[in-house]
Amino acid sequence: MHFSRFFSISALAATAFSSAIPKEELVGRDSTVLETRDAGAICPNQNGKTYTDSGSVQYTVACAQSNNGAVVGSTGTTTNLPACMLACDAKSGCKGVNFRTGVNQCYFIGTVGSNVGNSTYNCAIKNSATATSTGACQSATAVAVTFNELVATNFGDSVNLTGSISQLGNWSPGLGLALNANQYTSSNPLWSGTVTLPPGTNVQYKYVQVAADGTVNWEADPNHSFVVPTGCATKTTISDKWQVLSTVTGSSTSLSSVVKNTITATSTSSAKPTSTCTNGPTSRNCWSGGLDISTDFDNNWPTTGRTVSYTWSITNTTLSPDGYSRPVFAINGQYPGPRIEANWGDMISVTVTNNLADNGTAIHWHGIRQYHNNGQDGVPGVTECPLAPGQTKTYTWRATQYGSSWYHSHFSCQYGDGVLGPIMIHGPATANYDIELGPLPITDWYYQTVNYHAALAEHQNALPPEADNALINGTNTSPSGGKHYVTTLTAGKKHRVRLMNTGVDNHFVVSLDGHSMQVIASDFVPVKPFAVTSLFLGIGQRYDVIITADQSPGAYWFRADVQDSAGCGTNFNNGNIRSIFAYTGHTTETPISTAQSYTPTCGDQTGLVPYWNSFVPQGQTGTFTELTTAQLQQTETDGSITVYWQINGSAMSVDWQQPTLEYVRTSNTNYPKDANLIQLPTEGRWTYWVIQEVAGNPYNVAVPHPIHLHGHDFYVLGTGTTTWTAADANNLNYDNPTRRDVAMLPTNGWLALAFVTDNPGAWLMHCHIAWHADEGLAVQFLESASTIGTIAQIPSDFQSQCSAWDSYYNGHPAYLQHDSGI
Ligand SMILES: [Cu+2]
Repeated sequence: MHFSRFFSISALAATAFSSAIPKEELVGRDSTVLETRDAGAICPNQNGKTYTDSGSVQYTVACAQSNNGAVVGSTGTTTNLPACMLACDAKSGCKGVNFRTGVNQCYFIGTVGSNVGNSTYNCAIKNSATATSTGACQSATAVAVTFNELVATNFGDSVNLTGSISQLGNWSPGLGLALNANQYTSSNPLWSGTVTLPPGTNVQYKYVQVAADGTVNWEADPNHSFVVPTGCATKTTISDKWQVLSTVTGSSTSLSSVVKNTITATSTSSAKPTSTCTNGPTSRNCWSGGLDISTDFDNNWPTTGRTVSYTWSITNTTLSPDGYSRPVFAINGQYPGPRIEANWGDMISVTVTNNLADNGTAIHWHGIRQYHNNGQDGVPGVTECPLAPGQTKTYTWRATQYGSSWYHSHFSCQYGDGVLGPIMIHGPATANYDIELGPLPITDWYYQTVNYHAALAEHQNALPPEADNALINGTNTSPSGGKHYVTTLTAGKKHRVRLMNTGVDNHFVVSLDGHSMQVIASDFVPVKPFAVTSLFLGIGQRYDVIITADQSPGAYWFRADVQDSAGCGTNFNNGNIRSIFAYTGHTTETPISTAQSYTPTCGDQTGLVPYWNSFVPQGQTGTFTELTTAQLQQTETDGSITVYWQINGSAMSVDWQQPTLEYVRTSNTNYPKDANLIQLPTEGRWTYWVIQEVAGNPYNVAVPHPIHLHGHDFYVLGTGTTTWTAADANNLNYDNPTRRDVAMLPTNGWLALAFVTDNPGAWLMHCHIAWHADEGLAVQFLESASTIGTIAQIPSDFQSQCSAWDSYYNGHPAYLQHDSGI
């Protein structure tokens, strides 16, 4: 009895992705992944659901534990499951299969209804409505052709496939198939993409390298050619190496000068171009390996097998980013520090040597989830001892999310002196764009060192220090000179820009004269695209935007206005914090453009709807834990004052020599009060928080605070500008609320947040105004302390790093901790 063609097949296969949460995939026999769920969740939830795979084969999930008990044996590996299912085809009386997760055993189902189960089996049964008995295999109607191309590329480049048929774009590099960097390593730079073609199609094709600026390089002649096989095969693979132009002595040949003529397709096919999903300028929602913008990145991410490595040296140097020279703590001599650039799922490895003369350091990867990897979060006194001068350590983490962020020192307010830089993780996006322009970090800038200003902020009964200037991508003009950073736009093209506020105290509204911006991500969270003409950027926040060059070609001001009139930062150079966006051919012009109008604000951008739909379980009134924050100005016995920002009456101060993970490591639970530690012992629980600003002592210092959480995104259920009452819990948004990792606490108001305990570790939540973090506005959540040693292992260099720090700090350090330490 054969059902070869219509036999509906499924299997539960261990996921190919690296998530530590076991996943199951319901896989069609053509390898189409039809359903991905947490282990055990396909049954019973999907019971009775009927699927049709890309070969039009139907099958139905049946969760009845029915089986005739005939174990046909182990399939060995999950990739053999289709073979196991085929065995059912050949087995008389077999009406379906059970597959037992974990042991890879396949059971034939004879009579539905007889329960053999001593375990939970999931099974698929042939859909009788479509099952037909046939003899030998029938010819495939579509063949999935996978093109593998070996070619070394630069970051930001992509590789397209184009060719002689409509499915391959009829020689148009823009319409061709976009390939993914698949298993990309320097020794094996494999680009890959799949397109479905009718059997017998005769194809000529070439690969095209697309540079970050949109220019294209064609592969040299001759064309490749290929005939899609006929018969039963439903997929095939082609492997090519990039054809290099032969060198002509005495002249160089421009790759981009090769122009292809349109060649009439030799296929009579009218099939759709592709049913695969690969990332490209017109398919930014796609990624690779079955993952795309719809993927639940809390649980799924690629395992690329690739590690992106950096080696940094932090030194004392002098730089003049706006023309004014000042001491800077620079990474590899640069400000901003080197960009971290990787693909979704890559491992990132950064080896840091602290060559600073008199300062410890610790690098935090802002917004990075550090899933089961708390020890790499880089918070001194919490997840590590600071890295002493002369010491080297390597941070290692996986990019489980994609988008834009930054890294910075978390050693007191040190990042204000230069220890920071951008992070960009390539992945799918919620809208298409042509050109990647990369990060555009924006920060306030001070001519004295940040420690000088921190001391003023901490001991002066006055307004916080006023910034001298602000920098856009590390530069701006000032009375001392400097220059405007210039971004080049290509007329008619869509450009992705990654905006981020890497500041110390100033909050900005950014805008580009004459142009709107399409927002596609807030922090590391893709959002449903929407257009704005200005954006509020709180400290630590990021927005990925797409700017279409649709205005008359010229030069336009990009403005970052400090929101002093709204009460969140002051800057001597406000009004002149600008860079230039210039169309090609206009990059030397000084803009004369007019600013966008907007209402000054210190409040978050609204309308941020996560693309990946989330539903937060509704907390009942009373389940919110209130964290009140207020300023305390304490008069010391010598008459000096110390300013604290407290949470529930306590300003955080960590002990650099005794980080929280050292307590965990030694099972010491005697946490000091000013560790501001909140125990969350149980995993998998939703937790609900209201942060409330209340009057200070002796003054009511009412300012907004950008609240940042480590190790998680939080969900912003609501904000208010008065005092939280229980009734406010009834007016919160639990249905796909804004999700991000920095949100503004309104002046004198409240911020209602939720997050789920799904990441054991010690995670900071703090105000990202550096002065306020210095002065104690922070708590740390100690999540699932009992599993930290196993699930989130303490790094092997943890103790040696502490020993080195102890001997440094117990010697004669130039500076002692004078603040919270974070
Ligand atoms: Cu604050």
